[in-house]
Amino acid sequence: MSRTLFIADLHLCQEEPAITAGFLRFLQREAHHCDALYILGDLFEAWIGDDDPNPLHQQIAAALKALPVPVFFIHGNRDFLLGHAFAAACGMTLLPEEQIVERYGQRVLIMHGDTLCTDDQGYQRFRAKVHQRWLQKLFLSLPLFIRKRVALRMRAGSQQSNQHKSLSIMDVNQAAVEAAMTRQQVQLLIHGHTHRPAIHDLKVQNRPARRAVLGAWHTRGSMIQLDASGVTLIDFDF
Ligand code: LP5
Ligand code: MN
Repeated sequence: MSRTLFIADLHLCQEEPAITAGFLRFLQREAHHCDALYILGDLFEAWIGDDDPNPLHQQIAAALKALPVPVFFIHGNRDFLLGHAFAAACGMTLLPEEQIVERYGQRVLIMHGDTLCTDDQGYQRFRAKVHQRWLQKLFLSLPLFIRKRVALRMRAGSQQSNQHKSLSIMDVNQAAVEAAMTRQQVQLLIHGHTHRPAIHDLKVQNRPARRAVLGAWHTRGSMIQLDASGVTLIDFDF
């Protein structure tokens, strides 16, 4: 089937078995019938190291490894520590935070989307800090139980911080969107992170362009299908 699928923001965790079951069904029903699957970040609720013996991770790795199609992964703001070891266990290819995909005559820019939220200066400062390699190495050298506590504190801090932010601050900045699409010379962008599924029409370099946003998986699945006709945003029962 000449189509490529994109998903993001499943936030898989042991506390949400229904979403895990939905993802495994998606792999069987949809991902088996496409040319490639791109996972655009926040596949997991939080990632504290490839050495985490969480059985959910092994289950997901086995299911992805068994997929007879190429799988690509871009890090999200929850699973940016997902490493080469786990990616190999999944048979996934790790991609940089911005990637061009050229398929079916379409040139598409893909990313998680958090880097487009430039109005959220608190987050961009936080992101710069936790993306420092030395800090990540220090964190990954800590015992697992300490890493779990730090992650819980970060999650709690984030949830508390988000309560005092306006919704607009936590969405993409239009100028940042246009700058990224101009820099990459694309008229099509696919991203996640904002949990605001939609396909937006805009102008980039005075030409029609589209920004396709994936939905988070809570009670239904969300995927974007790319084919020769362009992009389609699909939500579905999982
Ligand atoms: O994630 P979400 O949806 O709540 O909000 C995001 C932004 N928040 C984050 C933080 C993550 O949730 C934390 C995940 C932890 C993952 C594993 C630990 C890895 C540790 C690595 C160490 C090197 O991404 C949120 C945005 C929102 O999206 C919308 O875009 O607004 O950004 C923030 O909330 C940033 C805040 O402004 C500041 C973050 C507070 C963190 C508290 C620090 C406590 C540290 C404790 C250390 C002992
Ligand atoms: Mn995210």
